[in-house]
Amino acid sequence: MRITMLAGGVGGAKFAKGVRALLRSPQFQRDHPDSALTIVTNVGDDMWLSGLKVCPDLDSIMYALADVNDTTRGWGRQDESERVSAEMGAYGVGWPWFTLGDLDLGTHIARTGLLRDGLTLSAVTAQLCSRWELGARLLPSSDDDVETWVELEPGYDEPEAVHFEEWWVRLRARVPARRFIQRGVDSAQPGAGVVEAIADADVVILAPSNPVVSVGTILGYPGAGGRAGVPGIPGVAEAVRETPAPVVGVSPIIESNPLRGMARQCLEALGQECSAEAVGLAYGSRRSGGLLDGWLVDDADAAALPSLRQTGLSARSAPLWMTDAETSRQLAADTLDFAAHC
Ligand code: FO1
Repeated sequence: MRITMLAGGVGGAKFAKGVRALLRSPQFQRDHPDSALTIVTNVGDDMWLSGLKVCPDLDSIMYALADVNDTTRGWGRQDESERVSAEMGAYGVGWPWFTLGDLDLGTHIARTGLLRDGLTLSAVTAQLCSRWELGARLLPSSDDDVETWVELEPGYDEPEAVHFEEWWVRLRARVPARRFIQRGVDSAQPGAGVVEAIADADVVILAPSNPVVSVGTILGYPGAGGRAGVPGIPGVAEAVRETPAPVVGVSPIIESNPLRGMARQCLEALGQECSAEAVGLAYGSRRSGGLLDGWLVDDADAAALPSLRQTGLSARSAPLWMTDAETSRQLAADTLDFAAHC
């Protein structure tokens, strides 16, 4: 079974570990020999910092699947140190509020060197990942630089716009976002292998990642009430709409609370509601030109199932909280079972 998942960083990484655990289970290997997992990953958080290309979502998923991630912070490497970043700070370079650990810097230095040698981001990602047995293939959603920037509401003594990571980490989204801008998106192409991975899949899954700045920056997400949406990487949403595979999404929101991060502030910037139902409706049913065949919500949001179904979506509820390896694997199993019955 060829599974293609579209994901951002932290939420996507946990779900990806659950899917991988399922693929590695004896029963699944008997029923579906030669299965493979491909993860199309958001590049909107990426930035050039002190001359280095930093890719937070690709690294979160790579480190998590390699089991070398810092599970307490949710990003970066375990057993980390910060000697180099202290030196960089002493020279007044970089972002003092954005911690680049020594091991993590090894990744950015390796990546930047390979990019300067002329490799594409997808080729670089494949080489970095080949160090470990990840059990999945990581594909950047684009090989082009497409950075998410945040236009800030005026009146907070802040710049007119900041890189997403500055809004997320330095400002902690305390300054309202007026809109998100995907710099470079108009001339961006899908990353190498992305369209094929979606077209040739047996199942396509939208991971429980931030619907605006992780999934939306890949597939697009509409604005409401006159607010701007995000366009996504040209060509990727079309591939999802056209794939013969069932397309199912897992809600990143339970009872109007985002599982992680700041989906609420992101949705507010687009004039959109923060609920499992609203996100499922915004992604839309493929029957009416949207992205999904099925939308999986938490049992706590089961009341939304009838209205979701009215729009042509298959909808089901299941426990979405991934508290450990077993619940993540179970959610992956529930998601694939749902996809088989969409
Ligand atoms: N998140 C933080 O809250 N503080 C940091 O200092 C920080 C540093 C950092 C360095 C590299 C990297 O790949 C990620 C880092 N993150 C940090 C996490 C990052 O903001 C998130 O992983 C995503 O960008 C949001 O989904």
